[in-house]
Amino acid sequence: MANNVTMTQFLIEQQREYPGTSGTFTLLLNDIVTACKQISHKVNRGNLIGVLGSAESENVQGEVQKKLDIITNEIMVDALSWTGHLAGMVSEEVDEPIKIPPHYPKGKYLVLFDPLDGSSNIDINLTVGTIFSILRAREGVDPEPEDFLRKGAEQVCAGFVLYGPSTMMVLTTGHGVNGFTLDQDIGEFILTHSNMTIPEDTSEFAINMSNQRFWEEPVRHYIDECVQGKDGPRGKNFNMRWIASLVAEVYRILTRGGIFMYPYDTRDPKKPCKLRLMYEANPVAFIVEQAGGACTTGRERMLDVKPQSLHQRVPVILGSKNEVERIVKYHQEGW
Ligand code: FDP
Repeated sequence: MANNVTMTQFLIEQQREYPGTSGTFTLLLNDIVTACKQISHKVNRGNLIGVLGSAESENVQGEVQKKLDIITNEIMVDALSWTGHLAGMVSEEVDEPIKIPPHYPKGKYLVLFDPLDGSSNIDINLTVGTIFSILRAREGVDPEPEDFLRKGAEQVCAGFVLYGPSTMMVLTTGHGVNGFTLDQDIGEFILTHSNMTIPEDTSEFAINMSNQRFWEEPVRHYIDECVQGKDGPRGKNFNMRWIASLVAEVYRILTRGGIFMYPYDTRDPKKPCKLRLMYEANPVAFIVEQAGGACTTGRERMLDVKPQSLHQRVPVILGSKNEVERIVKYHQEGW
């Protein structure tokens, strides 16, 4: 490809266009990129380097950890601790906020991340990813848990990396959404997908149908209508996809539209939702909105949800705007 624009070049040019963005921020993104390249390498080598399979431990969510959940968490923490760009971190894999060691300087940003999303797919060689959200920190202090508990609308940047047939990074700093593909030969992310936009309409939905009997009525009603296809009230056929990997589903929706739902359900009263607000729902909501789509809990815009705890779970409905709005309407009408 002629005139390759690397991610660093793209970020510096964006910085010139929107002068509020600092050089530190570009450096922080480069730190994340470095970590994700290392993760990409490990995921790609798989069993050749013995990183697949379960570790004999559980994370804070009570989920059995894969070896790669632990390895990727360490890669992120090691790559981000020493740089002086961060005041603290939150990881899906760690209960409390991760402090910057006292011998390193503290920076003006906070990062929240899921180091390996969709990790139940890792052993079957399907796409997994890293998701991250960046917030501004209070300067000069060790952040308290409350410093992280901010609405998604306050994010300064959100992104995810897909480890699939290609390794890709999808990024927003609040000025649209851009996709970069890792050129393994030169080790650089190259801009390959400018201004990604989600079509407003779709006839493709993604939901784990095996949970159908546990859904609330608005979601059940919406899916009932879709599966009736041409003969039902929607008057068109719908297609279904379920990869069971949030990053892969969101990437598909950014590419060709669609709707994704992991709604509230009554399977386990202690875990009425599956996805986590701070490092899954919020970053993807920011990206999806910036690409012209919508993201909601069904009752509230995702980016307006006031977080109560670091590892809080939320219902997630996202994708093509007109379909998301239809489901919100079904919630309002009390279906
Ligand atoms: P995983 O547990 O494998 O990390 O983050 C949770 C998540 O994957 C999402 O990536 C994915 O969309 C969802 O869970 C899949 O859930 P089910 O196994 O219930 O289908």
